[in-house]
Amino acid sequence: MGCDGVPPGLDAGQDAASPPDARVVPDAADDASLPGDAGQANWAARSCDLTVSHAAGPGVTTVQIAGSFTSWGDAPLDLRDDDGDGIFTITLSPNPRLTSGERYPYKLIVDGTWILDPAEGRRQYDGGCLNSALVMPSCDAGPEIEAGRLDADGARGTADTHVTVRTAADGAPPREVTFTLDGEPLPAGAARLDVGAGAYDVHLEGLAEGRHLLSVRAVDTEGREAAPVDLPFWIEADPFEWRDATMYMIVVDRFANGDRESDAPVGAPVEYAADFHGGDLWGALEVMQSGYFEDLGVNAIWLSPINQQAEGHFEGRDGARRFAGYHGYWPSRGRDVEPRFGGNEALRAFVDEAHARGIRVLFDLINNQIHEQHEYFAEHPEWFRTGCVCGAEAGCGWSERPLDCLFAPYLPDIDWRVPGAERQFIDDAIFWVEEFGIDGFRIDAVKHVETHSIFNLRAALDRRFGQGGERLYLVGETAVGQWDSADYGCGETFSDGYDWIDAYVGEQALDGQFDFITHHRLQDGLVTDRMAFTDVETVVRDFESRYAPDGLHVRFLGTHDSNRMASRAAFDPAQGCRWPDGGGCASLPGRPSDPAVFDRLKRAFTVLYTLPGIPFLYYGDELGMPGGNDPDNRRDMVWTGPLASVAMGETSTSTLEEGLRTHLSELGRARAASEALRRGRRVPLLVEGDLYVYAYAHDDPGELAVVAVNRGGAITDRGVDGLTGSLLGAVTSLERLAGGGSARLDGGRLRVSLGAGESAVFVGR
Ligand SMILES: [Ca+2]
Ligand SMILES: [Ca+2]
Ligand SMILES: [Ca+2]
Repeated sequence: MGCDGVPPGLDAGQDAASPPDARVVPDAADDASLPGDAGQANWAARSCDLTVSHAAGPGVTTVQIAGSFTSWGDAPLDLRDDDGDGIFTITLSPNPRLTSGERYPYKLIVDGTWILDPAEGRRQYDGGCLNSALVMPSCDAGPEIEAGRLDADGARGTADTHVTVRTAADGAPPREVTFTLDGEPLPAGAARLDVGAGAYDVHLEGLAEGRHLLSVRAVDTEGREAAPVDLPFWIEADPFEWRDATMYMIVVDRFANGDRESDAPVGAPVEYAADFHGGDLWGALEVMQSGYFEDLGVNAIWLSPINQQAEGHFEGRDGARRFAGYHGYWPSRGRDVEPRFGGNEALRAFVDEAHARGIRVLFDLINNQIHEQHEYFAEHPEWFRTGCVCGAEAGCGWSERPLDCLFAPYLPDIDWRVPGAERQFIDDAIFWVEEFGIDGFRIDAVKHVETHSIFNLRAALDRRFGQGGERLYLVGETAVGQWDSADYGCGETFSDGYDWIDAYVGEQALDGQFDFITHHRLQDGLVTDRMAFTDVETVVRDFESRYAPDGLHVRFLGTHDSNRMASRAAFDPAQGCRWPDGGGCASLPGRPSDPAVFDRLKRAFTVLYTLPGIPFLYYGDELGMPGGNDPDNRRDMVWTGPLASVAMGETSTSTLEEGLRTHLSELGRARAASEALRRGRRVPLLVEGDLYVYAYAHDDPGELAVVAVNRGGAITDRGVDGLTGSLLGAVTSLERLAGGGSARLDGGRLRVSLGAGESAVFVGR
């Protein structure tokens, strides 16, 4: 298969691509809308060609490209490596089979083996098979904006970047190039046009702490607009990375009620537990303004879905009981916030307040389903699948039809293979970021959605918001166990749960996932004390070694999908119940009052908060709130003191509950204070059935953290080996930041004292 099969107009040789004839002088020389002195700029023109490159491994002799435009294997095109540097390239020019602005599926064939192009993030299905996707440049659709890296200096309050504007291929110059900072025009001189380069140097100063947004727009003399480019960035003394996050989930309807006028429960026949309770984003805002999240050391919040919800009530999965859309997973609008939750105005206020406090906000993005009341279902029924309800009939099992079966008969399944559906749902995700400045998404039900949705969402978000270097955090929910495997056909096979979760993670996809495997393996053992620490250590080593190293996963115990940790720790006989009557249940879990329950929870959270990755707290678990399964695991948050005004239920706490919250505050703040805990290397020091001691070392010689968890009786001045001189660095003593007990260094050897059942976090001094 050589070049013989090249369709007309396809250029197989990299050298033959002629450079664009691109020098144009704008006639709007003194147009004030061109920031700086526009002068006569040498705007380069966009190329209509696309170059595909592949950095082949040693010994590779042939690299080809095959796609719909080569009738796949009929006439693949050769990439060439004339200079022998191992990088094979081909330049594709528009032709009747490759239209400007269109997307095409393709694969590379490397020495006969068909592969996805590792350099291309976008994906497209063809005949049920996942492929890479190339997009021929929209060179005649208008100008193009390309931003370079944005360097923000938190200490000086400055930011710098470089923005190139190219004309369409026909050379029509920009009529207007607009820069705004946080929605306002830039100060004079902040964007200087480099006339010779046809590009802008942007220098911003006097920037306040918090999140900012630099936006660039361009329109040419033909009235054609460039695809918009937005560069979010943060000014902060200690630049945040996502591995620094401590994440908290709010179920909006159950958290805090700030506006009782718009509560609007559905009422009978919906029982209280399955109805709207009145929680809203105004209430969550009041909680935030009280400093609650900083007190807990929380700096990232995942909001349950806030899209406007279906009205009325629908049957749940276990039959007769009726549910309202209080949980948020029944969206009826693409871009409107549920009015009960406070609408778009409350969301904006909440996100702005979070950002003023350095707190990141994640949205819950539902890519799998909409409710049948959704505006898009009426307008575009062809975007959705109906009929096959997961598990409801033969041939429609969850594992037989994982991608297209319906979660419920009234929840049409989004068909991501329909181009219009893909565009709409990606545009809606972009809308939430553009309109509210959110920092990323928790993506629901990943394994039930076509894989390309993740990759193409990432590519679109990067193109719009990522050019300056800021990356939206995308974390998925792929609920699998250790031994789960799957075969989606056509190369999409997953040999075990780790492999499956990893399949959606990487530079071109998710940053990480909720680590369901570790959750399943550790949850019960940790909160019930029934798992020896030697087995806990095995689980930790497994996730450290079996996931690809670049994934930044979330470690969690409780969620809105499992019964409450406190009821598990209490061995409450009703912990599996959902309703107080029926299904073998005569009651729901009660409020624990045994100190041993709270001690178990403290130890479990000490371990969770000091695992590698991002620790996660489900609202109410900081108080040991009880609960059975859905919906009983979503009881109203307990608020006391001044915040009792936003409570929907209980307004008092016990000493034991407050003690647990204090412990979680100490843990969260210890993480915030210790770079070693957040970014360091884990070093196990002592692992016994009932005693667990490990350290985190960091490159900074003064940074060290030690975690000690004791499930047994008191230990006094127990010597622990393993803190070598290189780990200790300049550390001469240890200070306790969380829990009880003490630790000291005796001639470089660690000595730990812990009361019965105590756990602690120490940092080096
Ligand atoms: Ca080469
Ligand atoms: Ca309300
Ligand atoms: Ca689906």
